[in-house]
Amino acid sequence: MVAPNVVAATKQRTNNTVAFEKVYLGLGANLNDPISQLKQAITALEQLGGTRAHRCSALYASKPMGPQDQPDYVNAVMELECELPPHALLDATQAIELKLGRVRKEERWGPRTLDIDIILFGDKQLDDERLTVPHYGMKEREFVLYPLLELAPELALPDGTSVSSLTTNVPRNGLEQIQ
Ligand code: PH2
Ligand code: MG
Ligand code: MG
Repeated sequence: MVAPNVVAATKQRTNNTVAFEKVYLGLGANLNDPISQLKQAITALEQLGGTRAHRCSALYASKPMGPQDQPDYVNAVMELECELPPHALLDATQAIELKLGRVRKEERWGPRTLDIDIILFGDKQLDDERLTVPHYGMKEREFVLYPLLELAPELALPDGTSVSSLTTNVPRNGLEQIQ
């Protein structure tokens, strides 16, 4: 007979190897050559251990949400499969932000070299001091919803709301595909 602790360890390992979750990340930048920032972020995310099957939306130009005295943004959404726990993915995305030169400032919604937000993490619903998933602002942001729908037109939120239904209340506000 196999000792119970051995069975538990084996199960854990099996779970770890199959537990890839589908994750959507929002990418945004409006300083220091934003297109290049996003492309470097995409490359870094494609090389991130514990993730696979990356797909990225087109890059979109968008009007700034928040203070208007800042440059337009470039935004995109990336889909990937992830076996890291959510907070480990957050650590990794913050490390990429810092490596690509982000300086954290006080101003809310102010300009930034690179922002990587976890939009959806499988069907998980999380809310703690570091991470809220689904992303708290996703339902109102054209620069998240339209790139997301480009990748996954049939996508639904954990509560069953279809993402396409959310665009009824969210006009494109000048959002345009640039490459
Ligand atoms: N991000 C912000 C503030 N405002 N506006 C646009 N268009 N796109 C963004 O990604 C964005 C923003 C802070 O995260
Ligand atoms: Mg953001
Ligand atoms: Mg952010």
